[in-house]
Amino acid sequence: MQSLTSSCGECVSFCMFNGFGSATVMKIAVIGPGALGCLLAASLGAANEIWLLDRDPERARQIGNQGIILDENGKRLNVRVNVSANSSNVPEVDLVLLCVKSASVSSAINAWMSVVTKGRPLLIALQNGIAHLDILPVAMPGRWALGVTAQGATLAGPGVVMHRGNGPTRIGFPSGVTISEEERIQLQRAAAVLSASGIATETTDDILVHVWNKLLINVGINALTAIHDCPNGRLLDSPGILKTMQDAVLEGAAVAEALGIRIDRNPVARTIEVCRATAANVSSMLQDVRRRRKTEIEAINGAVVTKGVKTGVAVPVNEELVRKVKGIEGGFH
Ligand code: KPL
Repeated sequence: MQSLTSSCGECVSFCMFNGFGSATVMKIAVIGPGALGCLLAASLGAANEIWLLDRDPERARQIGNQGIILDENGKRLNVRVNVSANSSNVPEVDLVLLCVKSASVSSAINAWMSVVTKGRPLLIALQNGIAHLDILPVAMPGRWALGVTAQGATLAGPGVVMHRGNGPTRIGFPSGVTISEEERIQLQRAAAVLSASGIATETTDDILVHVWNKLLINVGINALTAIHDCPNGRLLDSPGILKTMQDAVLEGAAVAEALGIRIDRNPVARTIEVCRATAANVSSMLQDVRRRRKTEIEAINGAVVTKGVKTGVAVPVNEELVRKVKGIEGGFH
């Protein structure tokens, strides 16, 4: 168990219940020290043994020395967790939370292969978009589940995370695979330990629906904020941008329908609602652009284009958004 210390140095210790009637300490590997990885590692670290895995040895050393600094609306907590760049240091774990970007899913699983297989822990993949749905069956030898979260977090520096939104997290196995009783219990334990750590999580039999609902929100918001260099809420100020948002989301909804996925009945209204609720947010894609890093355009609007081509659904607005964001990325070199 790690110690959780407030910025004034006062030490707080927690005993968390796992939802099954007893307090347990889980060994949890969190792969990827981005905003979500640091938020989950810090939240879970108060009552569990956490291994934050980072392939960059220098950054791993820095986060290991300073701890994770979690800013909860101005209140700063410093959470010490184990940080490692080397899989041979990591013990057998009960749960793996895969928090890398979707373009790194395959290489991260390869790099941490012994961690994700030793003792057959449940791996939960928490990526934006849908590109990882096609990558995981090839890259991951054991059972995996998917997670969708509405937690809002921004990375302010290595291991420094600003927690700015607290929405539900859902985890579940994709439909069409046979799940053993033991795997079902592993999933329930994961939901219980996350919830006990302040990340309200429920299990679902419909995880693909949640993945697509979230995808459509990102389809409508992320690329447009990157193109117009504005926080989410500003997209609603321009009728022209609003129309593009609506058309992009409706194209994605038509693709979902062609694939037989029962998404929300009014995805455009939902996207506008999220835009309002996160008005001051700088979207993850705009954060990437501002840091001159490759964005997740391929996993979001690009994936809608790929599936549109496969299903014969026209997706010209998403094609245009992909072209524009790739144009921005092209200027990084
Ligand atoms: O998920 C998001 C993101 O930025 O990736 C939204 C919902 C758009 C919030 O910023």
